[in-house]
Amino acid sequence: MQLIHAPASPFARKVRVLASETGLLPRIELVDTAVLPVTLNERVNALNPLGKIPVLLTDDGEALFDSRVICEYLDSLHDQPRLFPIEPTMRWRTLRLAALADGLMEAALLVRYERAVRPVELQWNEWAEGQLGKVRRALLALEAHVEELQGPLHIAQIAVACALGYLDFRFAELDWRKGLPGLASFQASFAARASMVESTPA
Ligand code: 99T
Repeated sequence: MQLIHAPASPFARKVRVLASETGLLPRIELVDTAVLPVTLNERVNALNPLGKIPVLLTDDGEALFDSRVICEYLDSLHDQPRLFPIEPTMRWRTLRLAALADGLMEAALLVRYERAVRPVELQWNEWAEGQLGKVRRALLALEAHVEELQGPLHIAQIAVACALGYLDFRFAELDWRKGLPGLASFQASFAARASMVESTPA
């Protein structure tokens, strides 16, 4: 399999962490590819009309996206306990938490594009602040549900850890740990896992 990814992408990092945790990483060739909303990447566009990474090329020649679908696909390929829970109560709570983490990443990424890609004279601060409001509310909600991040490994733990890692990488000035001791403690221990250390964005 091939994973079209970029080291900075928290979405791709989720896939790498899940692959590492489930022993699938040796079966995946990492293909480093830069994408931005304003530069055409014909290879990525041909595989994913949305022009976004990650994309997984399976051994059957399928191009799978987005990160949620790729993670669930990889979770079907190993024999260890499922990282997408099957028991209904656990499943929907976990997927909701993972969606919250993904939404946090998406809002943060929009701010990143607004500030780093959009020409200065076109930047709209109120809009970026609106996105950062989503990030802050998501952080508060994660802190309130931090007990759901304990216990056996599941996809929401991975998604939350990658979202927080993205804030550390691109938004250090946010100081997200302030006032969020539960989340800070979760991240301190989760970020020490080999799967996280080997996928740290540089
Ligand atoms: O938006 C674009 O045109 C290109 N952006 C991407 O491909 C980003 C890279 S993260 N990926 C996504 O937005 C994927 C979102 C999708 N829902 C998923 O896979 O879950 C780049 C981060 C950075 O450089 O700071």
